[in-house]
Amino acid sequence: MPDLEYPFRPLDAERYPPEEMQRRAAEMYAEMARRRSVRAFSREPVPRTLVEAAVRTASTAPSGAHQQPWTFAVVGDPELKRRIREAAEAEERVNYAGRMPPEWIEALAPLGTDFEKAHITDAPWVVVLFRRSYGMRPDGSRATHYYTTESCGIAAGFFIAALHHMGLATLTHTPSPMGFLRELLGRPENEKPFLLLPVGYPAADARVPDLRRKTLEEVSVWFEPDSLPSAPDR
Ligand code: IYR
Repeated sequence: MPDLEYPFRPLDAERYPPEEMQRRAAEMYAEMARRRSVRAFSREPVPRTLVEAAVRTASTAPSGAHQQPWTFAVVGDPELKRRIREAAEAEERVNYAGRMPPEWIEALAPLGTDFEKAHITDAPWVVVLFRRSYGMRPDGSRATHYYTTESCGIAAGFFIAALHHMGLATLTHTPSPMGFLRELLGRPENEKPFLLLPVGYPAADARVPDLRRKTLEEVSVWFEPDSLPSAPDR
């Protein structure tokens, strides 16, 4: 065996009785089903420790070769938020004025989005998730990173779930193109902006589209053990 950077240890896993598993599964579903993307935020401050907890949770996500190829840039400075909003709106103005093809504009119409991005200055925190497309070794050489997009997508999911679980709202905003975020936040060349997530309480008068989610049947196909073809004779 080669020398391992991490020695192996016994897995510390919970095993619940079947009824408790069903109950936990149903509870989690009910909680997650209440989550909605929020576009109208309260300006009420949110303690930094809550966002820290969400970043810690996000960073437990599985990642390619356990390289954790993400940086969470957490912005609470009002002037920096203002500059991010200004730059995001400049891009979105172009998007809505025709850079997005008509089919895309149509797909967004039910959500009521437009170029105005008040959430960036209203929400007390704006988190920019950067994807580290490669790593930097201490000697300055590049380390290849694997499945960085998948890894960041999973970490973003954990982050969103953690915020929802503690009673905070967020929005997955992808200003496009979003290279300006790297410049404004002074991040290195290997960090690619992946998602922008305002974090805060929903505005008291926040409204959300009354959308319907696809059913289990619409989103899954099942190949159960007794429907599998029998093994060929040998
Ligand atoms: N980036 C634009 C457009 C947009 C695109 C999708 I896909 C959305 O689900 C919502 C918006 C914007 O942020 O407005």
